Amino acid sequence: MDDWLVSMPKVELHAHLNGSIRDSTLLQLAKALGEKGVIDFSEVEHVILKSDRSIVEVFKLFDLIHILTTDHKTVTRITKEVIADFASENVVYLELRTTPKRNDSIGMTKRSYMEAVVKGLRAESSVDVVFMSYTANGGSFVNSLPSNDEYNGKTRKKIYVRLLLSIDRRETTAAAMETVMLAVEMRHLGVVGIDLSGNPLVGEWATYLPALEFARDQGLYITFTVERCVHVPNRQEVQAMLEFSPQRIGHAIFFEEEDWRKLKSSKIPVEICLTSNIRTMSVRSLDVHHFVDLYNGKHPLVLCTDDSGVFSTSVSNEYKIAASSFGLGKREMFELAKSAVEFIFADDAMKNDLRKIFDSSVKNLGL
Ligand code: 6MZ
Repeated sequence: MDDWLVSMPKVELHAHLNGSIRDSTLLQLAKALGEKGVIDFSEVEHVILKSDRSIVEVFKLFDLIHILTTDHKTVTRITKEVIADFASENVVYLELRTTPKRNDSIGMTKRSYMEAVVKGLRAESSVDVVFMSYTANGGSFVNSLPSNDEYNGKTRKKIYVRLLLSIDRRETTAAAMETVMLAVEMRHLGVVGIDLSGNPLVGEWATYLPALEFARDQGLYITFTVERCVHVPNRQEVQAMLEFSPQRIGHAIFFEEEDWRKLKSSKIPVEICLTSNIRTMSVRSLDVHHFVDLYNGKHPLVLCTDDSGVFSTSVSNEYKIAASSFGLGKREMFELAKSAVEFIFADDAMKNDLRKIFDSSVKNLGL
């Protein structure tokens, strides 16, 4: 089953760049900063290698990861590695999200952070990474890299990548607005949408609303994490988020029956991250996970990793968990993976290409 799941084409729509870093890279970066005396490596090593974390600890880990990764060279490196990792398990279309960061001490602006990400997309030569570029004459979008099928004598895997810029719940209205403006300006580099994420214990919906409305007016796609904690089941925010009617919703963890009814009638696709929900204890156990209810009700769903590095998972592994926990067979998993094509933030031409990739894999998958 493991090999079969890896060979199945997959679509990943909820992956945070800094949560998807390899442990080995994090440890290497931590060691280097330890040697420079910036951090105490012995303390940090234990934090990186710990496997079960509460949601509070997860966000502490993100603060540490950001100390390790927020310089241009490292941002480029981790982007390159993350793309290669998703491509290696046959993710054929990836929407990668990241929070543009400012770091005055090294001259990093949100824009230069994003330029470092784009450099990472261009840097991976073992994989055919296809993202967008704008042609000055026709005004249409085309793939920016020529397709080259060979690398070191082997067929290169091809992955379509689009970018979502995240607003962190810690940010001010002005900072959120800056991110949306950057997204508008970077459309020609494959930026297609905006995400709102970050520690659900922090921040107010009213702070981000102007930026989200502006993003919507500009024609950007929008997704956000609706993930209330047991400690702060902020009913009003959940209602306001559903009312906003984004194109997709991440996690969808809330408590009131009325909110579920609203979600189900809205048909807004949900990005489900099983391992993340269990590891952060946002959902008690898989047998009570809302996947079952939504899947049985044929609600649009996509299985995603959230943070494959932080939670030591992969897209294939998320399907494996769905198979073993919810009894999905190969045909059902294939249909679930293929259905995600309908929820991507792209036009029909892109969707058609992806449908063809799925259809042409049926025979090899023995379906
Ligand atoms: C909410 C999350 C998240 O943007 O620096 N992030 N926000 N819930 C989650 N599930 C547990 N996982 C990741 O990637 C890391 C950032 O993504 C958001 C947090 O803001 C985190 O700091 P980037 O590339």
